[in-house]
Amino acid sequence: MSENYRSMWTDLGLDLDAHDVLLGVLGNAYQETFLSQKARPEGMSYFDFVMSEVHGLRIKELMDEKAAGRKIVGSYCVFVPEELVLAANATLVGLCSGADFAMEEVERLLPRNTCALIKSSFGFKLGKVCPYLESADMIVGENTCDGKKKAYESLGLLVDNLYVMDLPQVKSETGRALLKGEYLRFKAALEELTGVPITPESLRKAIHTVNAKRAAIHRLLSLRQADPAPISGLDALLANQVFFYDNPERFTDSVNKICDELEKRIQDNIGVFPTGTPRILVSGCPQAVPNWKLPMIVETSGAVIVGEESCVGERGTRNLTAESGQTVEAMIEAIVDRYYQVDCAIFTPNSDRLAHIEEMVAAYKADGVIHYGLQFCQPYIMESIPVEKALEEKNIPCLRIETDYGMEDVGQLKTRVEAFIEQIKG
Ligand code: BJ8
Repeated sequence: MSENYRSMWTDLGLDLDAHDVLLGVLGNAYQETFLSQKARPEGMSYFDFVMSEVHGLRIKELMDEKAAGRKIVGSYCVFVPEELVLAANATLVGLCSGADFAMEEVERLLPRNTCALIKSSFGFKLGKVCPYLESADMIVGENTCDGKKKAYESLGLLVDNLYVMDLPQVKSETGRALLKGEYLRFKAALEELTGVPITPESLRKAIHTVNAKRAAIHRLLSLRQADPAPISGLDALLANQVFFYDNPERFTDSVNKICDELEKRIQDNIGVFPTGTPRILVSGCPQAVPNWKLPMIVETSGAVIVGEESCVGERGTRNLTAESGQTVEAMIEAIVDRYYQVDCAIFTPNSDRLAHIEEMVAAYKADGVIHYGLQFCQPYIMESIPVEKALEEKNIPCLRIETDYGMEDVGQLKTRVEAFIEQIKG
């Protein structure tokens, strides 16, 4: 694809040589990880195409939208309400990154013991390799964990369009009021950016569009309750990742199409792994593109991943926004209600998350949970200890892992995962 898009990437200010290296690595990893899988649903060819064009056609579409007067908003967190962005005639894209890049430069700005997700986001900026970041008219940072909160102070010196959203840390009346106040402030900032006032009609339509996208992905996730699993954890994670980049309506249609195929597979008892394959729920930090390390390890070790309790997964998509509001004010209340349920580990206390993990174990008939913690991510790693204890009290095996985006520990992780799978089988 690259020849057709080089002038577009140059206009965006990308470093073409570095970008070629990134695309080369990404293409190889995709080939080895995804295209080598057996018995994949045919509908995955859509996602293969999206990934092959993730820095090409999709960016071209965004550039065409910009040329037609639409704005692009980039975000690092599922707390940024896509409903408001769409209603203001803008497009939301995810900016979290799942690969190490320009690490030497990154470590001049951030302490070494910063989580890989934050470092990666800086690396993509410093290395000039992310066309999403460079095409964004507004970049939204949110005050969630301490790492992100402080990193945005430094990111603000690298970009001139950073908007920082404050978020509550406690779910209380005051916390909800803070979230609502921040969403109102964000609405005003979007309207100023686009020059388009949000109306009851535009907001109603946007809520409907985002709900349809969430309902489709949730339909796909629910089909993984079947044994044999009709889709691999790798492919399901990929769909969850593409959720953050794709055109919403096209994504909804494509996911629904693949769901029709999976329903047929379930009827015909066709799976990607044999019936009775040990079933794993992954819980913890988000896995952004192209972070496919854990599912690749698990699914080449004799188990299948049947769910992700994660922001790139069910934590990010599970609740819909009520569609009954008639005024902008009422719809914003519904949006606040919806996002307020996201049980990120930045909240204290955060008992809803444990309840959700247990609910998912039962719904997806998981035999065990792997808690996925990114090294130096205090919120999730701290929570992993009580989560493990609570699960083990209920006789649900749990393996806590801490890792980063490097490949050095793959062998060691594989040994631990294989031992865990043996324990589950036992
Ligand atoms: S709502 S999970 S997307 S903040 S891994 S940067 S927490 S040190 S990503 Fe997240 Fe929003 Fe929460 Fe979801 Fe910090 Fe941990 Fe790094 Fe993390």
